[in-house]
Amino acid sequence: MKTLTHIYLSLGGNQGDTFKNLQLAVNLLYERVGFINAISPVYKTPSWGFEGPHFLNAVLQISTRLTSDEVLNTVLAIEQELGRTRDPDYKRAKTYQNRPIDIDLLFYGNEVINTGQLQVPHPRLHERRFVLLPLTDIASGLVHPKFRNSIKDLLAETDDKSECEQLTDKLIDPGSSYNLKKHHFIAIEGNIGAGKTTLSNLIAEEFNAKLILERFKENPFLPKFYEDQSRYAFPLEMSFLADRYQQLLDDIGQFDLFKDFMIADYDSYKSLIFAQITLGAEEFNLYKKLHGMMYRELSKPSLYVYLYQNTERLLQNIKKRGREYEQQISGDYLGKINEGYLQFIKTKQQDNVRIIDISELDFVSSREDYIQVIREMSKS
Ligand code: PH2
Ligand code: MG
Ligand code: MG
Repeated sequence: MKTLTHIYLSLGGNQGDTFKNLQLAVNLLYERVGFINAISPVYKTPSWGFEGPHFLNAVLQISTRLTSDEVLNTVLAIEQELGRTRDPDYKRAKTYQNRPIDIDLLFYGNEVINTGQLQVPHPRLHERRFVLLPLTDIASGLVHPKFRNSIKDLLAETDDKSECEQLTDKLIDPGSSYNLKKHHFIAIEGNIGAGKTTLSNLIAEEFNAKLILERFKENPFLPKFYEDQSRYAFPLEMSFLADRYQQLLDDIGQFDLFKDFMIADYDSYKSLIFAQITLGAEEFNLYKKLHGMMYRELSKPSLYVYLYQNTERLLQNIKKRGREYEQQISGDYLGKINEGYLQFIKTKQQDNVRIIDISELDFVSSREDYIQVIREMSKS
């Protein structure tokens, strides 16, 4: 997965219900480009470079996984959806036009980009008070990668003296409606290959959570187990139990003051669900006793999420991630694990469990699908 890049976008418009258009643009950018770190106040600004009604302008900082070209294309599509039409003679006429919404990419990380269709940093931002003023509100110390000046210096030095007025009405970050932060500890569960780790990573980054990932790679019994199940099931399940217990005790105990909550890509009950399938009856009874003793000591997640994925797509995902020892996992085995989870979930207190059907979603490549999952998790 591509890493996050901080970008700055300038929003403006001078036609129709401009404030509403700005808010709709913010909503669509959140859904398609990335999560919002800062929104400036909105300014009422005189039209710059041409005669026309006054504008409303604002600036956003967003974290995105899109490339700069993808950002550009997404932004153009959003402008169009919000009613922007471009006069075909516009480039030739070389004059600005009234518009319901304009979204410009100001900065993409600290990259300098000069392609036919995209220039970053925006080549005229330093000449525009309607950009520098809101940008100073959220990024006064940001250094322009070409001029090497900070934004607040660019504002102090700009020739544009137009009178801009700050509005009291604020734009709203749609992400603020998803209240995962009210939880102390969230566990993401699901079958092998459901995407638990990926989802946990995405959420940890967006919601500033401490990430707890299962250290499965270090389990020496796992490859052996897939070769000879009956021989290695017990030591495998025992070592998982010991590792998970140790890790959860350590990680949950050391709460990171700079994080808002914790998210784990497993729950400590996982061991029992797998053991029930892989162990014989006597071994399982012994195992259950040990598990019970350890389980009591651990703090429980306040939200337990089960990602339901169909067997066919689980098999596809397992194939795609290509861990050699996982390749002989059968659909039959995955079916049993899913059944084991559902049986377990039935015994849990239902108000802190969410079963999310992701069989029609792709939260890795579609941010809109990812937000759908977040929405389900936030339902109270
Ligand atoms: N955008 C322009 C041209 N002039 N003037 C104001 N006040 N605000 C704008 O967003 C704006 C402008 C070209 O994109
Ligand atoms: Mg513009
Ligand atoms: Mg533009």
